[in-house]
Amino acid sequence: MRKADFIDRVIIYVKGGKGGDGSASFRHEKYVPKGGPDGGDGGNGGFVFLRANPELSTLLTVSEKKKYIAQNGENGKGSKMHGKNGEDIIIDVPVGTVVKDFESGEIIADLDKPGMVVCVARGGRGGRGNVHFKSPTMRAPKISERGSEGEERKLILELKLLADVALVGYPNVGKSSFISRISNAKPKIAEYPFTTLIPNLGVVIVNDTQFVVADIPGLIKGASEGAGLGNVFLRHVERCTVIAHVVDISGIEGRDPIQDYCDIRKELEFFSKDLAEKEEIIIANKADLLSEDVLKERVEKLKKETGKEVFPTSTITGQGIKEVTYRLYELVKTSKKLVDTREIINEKIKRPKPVWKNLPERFPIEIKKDEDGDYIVTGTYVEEWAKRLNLNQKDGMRRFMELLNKNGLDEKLRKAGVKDGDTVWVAGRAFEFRE
Ligand SMILES: Nc1nc2c(ncn2[C@@H]2O[C@H](COP(=O)(O)OP(=O)(O)OP(=O)(O)O)[C@@H](O)[C@H]2O)c(=O)[nH]1
Ligand SMILES: [Mg+2]
Repeated sequence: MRKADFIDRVIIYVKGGKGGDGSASFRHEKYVPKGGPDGGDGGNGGFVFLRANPELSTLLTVSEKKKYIAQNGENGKGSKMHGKNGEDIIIDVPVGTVVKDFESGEIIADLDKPGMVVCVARGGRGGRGNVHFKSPTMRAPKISERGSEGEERKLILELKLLADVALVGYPNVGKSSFISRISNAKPKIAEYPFTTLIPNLGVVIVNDTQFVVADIPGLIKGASEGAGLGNVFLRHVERCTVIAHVVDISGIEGRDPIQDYCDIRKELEFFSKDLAEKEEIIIANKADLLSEDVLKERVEKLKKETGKEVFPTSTITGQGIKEVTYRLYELVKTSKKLVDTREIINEKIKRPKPVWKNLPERFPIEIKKDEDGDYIVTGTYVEEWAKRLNLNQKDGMRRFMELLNKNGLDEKLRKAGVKDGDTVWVAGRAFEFRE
């Protein structure tokens, strides 16, 4: 049994893989001197998904890494060979994770059902190989597209308050003392009622299974009518799998544990039928204040009257703490197993379409002059086309130049005063202007 910090907010960076580049290869056959184009397409980049996995209770495992970058698609190859798609990344998060965009704060998804999957970064599409560029005027096209970049973004993952075990019970019975014994939670503990005003959460790890325990304060008889802190915190109990009733078995403050259990149970029933049907155990706390015989007798009576499992404990001496924690772990584990996680994990994930933008053939071009007297050609689509086409390929460069001229490059340069021999920069490459 270990204690762990409750990780309920994590910032991660996600990026889809880049699409592979198309290939510009040509068929090589014996006795066929000039084979046709046979360059295959690049594979798509991998995607990044988030999946609500009911086995997890906190964002601890997600927080172990800051960056999640999916694999790139492979480049296309000769013989029309398609490059392999990049592998996806599936990040498992606990049910109840809310996903926000870091920049805008906008909520992207609320993974509140087991098995829910959301794509947070698409991979880029692979570029087409030269087989697609064959035309009557271009029989041997030395051209192929580059794959597009995957999406990238920073995400905030926030876990809604979701406990596996809810500690309920009258004020001053030792709920906060109990949670601070079994977890790193550090609630205020004092000898007066209503010390705790908001639920405290603690994380416990038993046999590598993490579960969250919540200390639900202020629940007393009449809570449904607003007594104590009312039942405002009961919605936090709705998602838990086990309810642990803490009672003061010593009766030192004049409390009757059986009556207390019945009162609280009634309040749960008032709140919802679902709550009343949850698994329950009773923690008979402050056992240190009783002699062994009296304790035994009272525990037996409590068991008989309620029909529940009763665990005598003392948060002062530590008696019984381990036993009850293991029992809680077993109950949480069993109920988690009822949801078939394997089924969720084996479920095939639907991929949306990879990132791909059809670039227009008509686009604006701007010319600027720098301090050296060189001309610089800019424009959003100028950059994008330069990225899409492989300018190291003969026909790739030709197509690029054709596009620029179609959109009035020559004219615009002349208007800007270009002269023979001047340097013109396009997409990071220098050209000499010739009349
Ligand atoms: N003798 C004895 N005293 C205990 C034990 N557990 C808690 N106490 C004492 O009981 C008092 C109340 O404990 P808390 O843990 O604050 O009780 P709580 O249920 O969280 O109370 P509220 O927050 O007011 O609802 C404190 O003075 C504790 O020191 C125990 O096992 N034995
Ligand atoms: Mg408390």
